[in-house]
Amino acid sequence: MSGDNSFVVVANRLPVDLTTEPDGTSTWAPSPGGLVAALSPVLERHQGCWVGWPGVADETFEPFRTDAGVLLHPVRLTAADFEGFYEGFSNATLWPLYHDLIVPPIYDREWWSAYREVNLRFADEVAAVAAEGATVWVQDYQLQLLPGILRQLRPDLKIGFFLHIPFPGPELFRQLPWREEVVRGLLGADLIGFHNESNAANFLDLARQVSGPSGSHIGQPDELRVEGAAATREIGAHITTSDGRRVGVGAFPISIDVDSIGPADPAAVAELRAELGEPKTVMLGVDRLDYTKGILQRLLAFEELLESGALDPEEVVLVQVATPSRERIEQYRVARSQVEEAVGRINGHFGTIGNPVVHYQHRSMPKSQLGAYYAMADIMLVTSFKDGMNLVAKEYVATHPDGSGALVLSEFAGASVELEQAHLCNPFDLESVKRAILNAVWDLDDAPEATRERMLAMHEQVTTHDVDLWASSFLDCLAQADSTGDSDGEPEPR
Ligand code: ADQ
Repeated sequence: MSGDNSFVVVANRLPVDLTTEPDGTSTWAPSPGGLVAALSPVLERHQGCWVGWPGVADETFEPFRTDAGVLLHPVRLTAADFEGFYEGFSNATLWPLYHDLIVPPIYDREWWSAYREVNLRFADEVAAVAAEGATVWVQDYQLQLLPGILRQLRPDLKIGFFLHIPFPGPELFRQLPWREEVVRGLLGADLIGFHNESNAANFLDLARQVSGPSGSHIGQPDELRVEGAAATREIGAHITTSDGRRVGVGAFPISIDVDSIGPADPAAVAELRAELGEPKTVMLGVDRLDYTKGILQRLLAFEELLESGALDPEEVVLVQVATPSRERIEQYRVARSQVEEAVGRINGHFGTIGNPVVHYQHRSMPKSQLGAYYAMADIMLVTSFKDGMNLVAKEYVATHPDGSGALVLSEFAGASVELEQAHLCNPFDLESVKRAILNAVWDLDDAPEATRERMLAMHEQVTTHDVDLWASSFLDCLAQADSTGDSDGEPEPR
């Protein structure tokens, strides 16, 4: 069973959405999101194949090519699969567990069955489209069993796995009732990539615990051996499994396609500021509406600064763009209503007719428009409680090549490792968020040159460490990795 694609990306979602035109015809449109933003340019260059769910339950679609030449191979999911695999196990079990229990994870045996079943189905599809010896790059937490299943179905494949969200400390991970199967699934890969060294170290610690005398806590796979540390952008460590395979582990910080986000049209930027009433300072938040992003905390910090008089509602506005996300999951509905209640309260208190102090938009928007929002913002607020990377922070920096603007950034976002010149804050501490916001405001006024230098340093970091470098670093390491030890030395696609 093999196809003719030598490079295959597998992700939960295909990078398209089905949209229905007013005349009733349907077309596929590119969909937004961190993963799509990151991978599209790489695949277009490889003319590769992307396997994923097309976003419509209970329907079967034929494979098709995008204008850029990427083959999209849809996987069918039923409405029940979507509930159990995606909304349930992926987003109400794994997502909160891997984001350090910001809300309690739900451990449900039926969701687990759905997760395993859907991973098996994805594996069958990949096995059918991948050519002999192909490179398969599996993306993210929804598909952690896939490397192990694929390894059994197709031992000839070179398999990489990248986790886009944090990997928790072993003591948290061990809560998961199906922890052995997940670890065994991941260890089917030749190379496992994380955003940064602390996530990779968490995984290596887990593997050490499995291999040590306390290995019985996690059951199989036992007898793992761990060598080395997780260095950035190279295979920092190896885990030797009980069957003698050497699995590479490394840190590969994801980044952005700088050209896709800018430069912004100055007329569009001027128009936006005019629509906002030409405030002295525009603050901006751009997030999926997710409880991990700390949107409410940022609003509360803003509210307290207005209440104390530290910020003047006649001089400052906060624009919050919140993309609808996972809206059928209870915790997301709660997060949305808390955010919207806070927006209403702040505007009721500090806004005047026609002049809200918080401009809230609950919708997605094209990248070009988002670029204009970033470019017009004086201060970007990224206050995630926990975030694998956070591409929004990097996109903001990229749209300020002249060093204008300022970035308030959570120290719990992976991006804080690279963007260390930001105004870092602890979103669990409202005073810390308030301090970071005020420091950004004061620095823009009183220390413009130092502020510019901070932004320019971050701009340099983002532009020289873009998504191409992320993908090529991972693929280079994957080409070198060979857990089976019987590579024929064929070059991998770049
Ligand atoms: P996300 O949690 O989705 O990604 P993030 O990294 O910020 O978070 O990416 C969001 C992307 O969506 C950005 O490219 C942004 O431009 C886009 N976006 C956000 N709001 C939008 C809107 N209203 N309209 C259009 N586009 C919008 C997950 C992890 C992150 C990790 C990425 C990539 O949670 O930590 O950085 O994957 O690995």
